[in-house]
Amino acid sequence: MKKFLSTKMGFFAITLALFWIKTYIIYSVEFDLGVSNGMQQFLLFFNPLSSGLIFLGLALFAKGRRAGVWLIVIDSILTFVLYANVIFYRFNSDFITIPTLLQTGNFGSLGGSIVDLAMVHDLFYAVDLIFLIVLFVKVKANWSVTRMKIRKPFLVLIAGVIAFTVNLGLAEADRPQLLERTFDRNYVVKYLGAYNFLIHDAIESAKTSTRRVLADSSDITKVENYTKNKYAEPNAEFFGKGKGKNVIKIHLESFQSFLIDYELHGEEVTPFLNSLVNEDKDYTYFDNFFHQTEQGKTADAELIMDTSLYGLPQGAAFVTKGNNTYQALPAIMHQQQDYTTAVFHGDYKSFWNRDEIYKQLGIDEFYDASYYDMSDDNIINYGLKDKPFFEESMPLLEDMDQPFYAHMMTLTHHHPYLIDEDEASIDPAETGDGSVDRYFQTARYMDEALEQFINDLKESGLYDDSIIMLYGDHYGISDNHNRAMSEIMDEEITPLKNAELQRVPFIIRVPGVEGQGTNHEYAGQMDVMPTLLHILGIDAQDYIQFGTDMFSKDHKDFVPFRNGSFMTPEYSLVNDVFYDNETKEKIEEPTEEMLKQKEEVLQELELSDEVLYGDLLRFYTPNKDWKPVDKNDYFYGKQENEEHEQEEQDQQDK
Ligand code: GP9
Ligand code: MN
Repeated sequence: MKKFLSTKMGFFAITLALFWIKTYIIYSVEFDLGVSNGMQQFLLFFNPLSSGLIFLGLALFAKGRRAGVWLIVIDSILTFVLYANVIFYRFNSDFITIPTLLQTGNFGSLGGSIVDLAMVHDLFYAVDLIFLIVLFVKVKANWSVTRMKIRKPFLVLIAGVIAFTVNLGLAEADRPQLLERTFDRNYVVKYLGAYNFLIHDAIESAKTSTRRVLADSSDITKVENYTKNKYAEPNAEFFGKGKGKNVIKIHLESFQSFLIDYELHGEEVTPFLNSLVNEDKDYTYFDNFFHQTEQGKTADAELIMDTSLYGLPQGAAFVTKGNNTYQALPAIMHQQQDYTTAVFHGDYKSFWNRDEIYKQLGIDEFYDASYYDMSDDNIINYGLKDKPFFEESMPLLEDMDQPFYAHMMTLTHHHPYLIDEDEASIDPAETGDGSVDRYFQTARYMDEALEQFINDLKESGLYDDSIIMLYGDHYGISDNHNRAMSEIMDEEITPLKNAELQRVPFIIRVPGVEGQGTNHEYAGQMDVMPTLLHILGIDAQDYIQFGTDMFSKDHKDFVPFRNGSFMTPEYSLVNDVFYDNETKEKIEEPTEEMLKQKEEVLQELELSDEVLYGDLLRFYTPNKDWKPVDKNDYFYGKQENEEHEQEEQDQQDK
C-alpha cells in the first residue's frame, strides 16, 4: 500500500480522495442546498467524484513528474473555483453564473467586501493542497520520468464519464427534467455539483449569446407590426376606472378552475373563492381563462402576466433570459403612475432566478423568505405555509408607499400537496392517487388563508382602495394522473378534456366598478397585462404585447398554448387535431379559417420567441417617456437591502 501511494497513480488517488472529501465538506458547511431526502444526500456526496476523475485525470496525460505538478495546479484551480463560489454565496446565497461574471454590477458590488466575507476557517480549505505539495516533493523521486501508458489516463476519464452518467441518471430520477427545466441553481449544484453546474451554465450561455448577437434592430419591426395589428381598443366602461388604486395580484399556486364550485364528500372545497365568484357583486370571474405556461411553470406564469410575452418552449425564460431587456408591467406602472411594486413570496429569492429577473422587470421590492419566520412549524414542502405567509405579509404591505402593485405568491398548494393533518379541514379524495387526493386538502387550506387575507385587507382599510386580481398559475394535476382525474371529473380524460382542464381562474375586482359575475370570454394569462394597463388608464398600444384587453369588445378570443395547441370558443386544436368544442368530436376537415388560425398561433409563438432569444426589446422604445430599467437600482433580500442602506448612509456621512 505504502508503495502504491508513492507511485504516480497513488498520488493521483490521494489527490482525488482529498478533493472529493474537501468538496463534500464545503457543500455541507457553506451552502444551504435544501437536501430533503436520502437520494439527494447521496448525490451531494457522490457528485464531486466524476468532476475529480475527469479534471484531475487530465493531469495524468502529462509526462513524468510533470503529472504531479499538473495535478496540484488543476486541484488548485478547482479549489479556487469552488472557493469563489463560497465567497459569492456568502453574499448572494447564490452561485456564480457566466452572466453574473460578465455583468459588471453584480460581482463589482462584492468588491471591497470580499475581505469581509473571508473567514479564518477558510484556510482549512487549502490544507490538502499544502499536504500534496509536501508529499509530491517527498515521493517524486520514485516516479519514472516517462509518460505512463496512455491506456491508464483514458481509463480514468472513462470512469469519470461513467460516474457522471450514473449521477445524472439518479438525479433525473429524483428530479425529472433537471436540466431542461432549468430549475433553481441550488438544484443543479445539489444534484450534479458545483463544477458540472459551471459547465452546464457555460454551454447554456454560449447557446444563448449566439442568437442574441445575430439579432438586430430591424427584427423588432415585424414583431411590432404584428402586435400593433392585434391590439384591441379599451372598453370605456373599464378604461381608467382603477387609476390610482393599489393593485393586489394574488397567485393561486397550482389552482385549476375545476376546483371552483367542486364538491367533495358533499362539501365545497373552496367555499371562500366560490363566494367571490357566485355571490360577491364586485367581482368578475373569467371561467374560460387558461394558463399558457410550459416548463417554467410558475416562472412562466409570472413572465407572461407581467410582460405579455410567451415563456420559452424549453426551460424557463426567467432563468435563461434573466438578463434581457423588458418593458414590463411593474416598470410601466412605476414610470407612468408612480406605483411602488413588490413581490411577496415565502421561498428564497434565487428560486427561478427571481433575484435577477425581477430587477429587469423593474420590481422595486422582493420580500422573499428572508423577511418571514421560516421556522420549522411554519414551513412545508417548498416553503412558507400560506397562512403565516399572508399574516406576516400584512405589515409589510401596510408599510408600502401607495399606490402599490403587490404580487402575493402562495405556495402550500403545490405538488405533492403536503399538509399537516391538524391543518387539513377537508378529508382527502379517495381515488388512491395520493397527489390527486391531497390536492383538495391543500386547495381548502389556501382558500382559508385567502379568506383570512381578504378580511385583514378589509380591516386595514386597504381593501377599499385596491384592485384585487386572483389567478391560477398552471395545472396542479398533470396528465400522468388521468385515471384518478377521470374519477374526480366523472368522465374520461380525453386529449380535448385534458386541454379543457388547463383552465385556471382569473378573478378581478375594481373598486367602484360593478362586477360582471361570470364572464365567458376565452382568454389567457397573456391578456392580463393589457387588461390591467387599460383599467389603470394607460394605453397598452405603445408596448410590445401579444395579449389583448379581456374587457375590450375587440378582444381576440383564441388562446394559444405554448406547444402550438390552442382554444377558441367554438373549436380547439389539441396536439395537431381539431375538435368541435360542443360535440367533442374530431374535425376531420378543418375549415380555411381554422387552418389560418393555426398558422397565426404558430407565428405568434415564433415572434415572441424571437423577442426573447434575440433580446429584441433592447431595440425598442415604447414612447418618449420610457426609461430603460437599470438592474443596479434594485436590492433584494433583507441582507442585500440592509447593506445597501448602510452604503447610502456611509455616502451621506462622507
Ligand atoms: C417556488 C414556487 C414553485 O418558489 O414558485 O414553482 P413551480 O414549481 O410551481 O414552478
Ligand atoms: Mn407554480
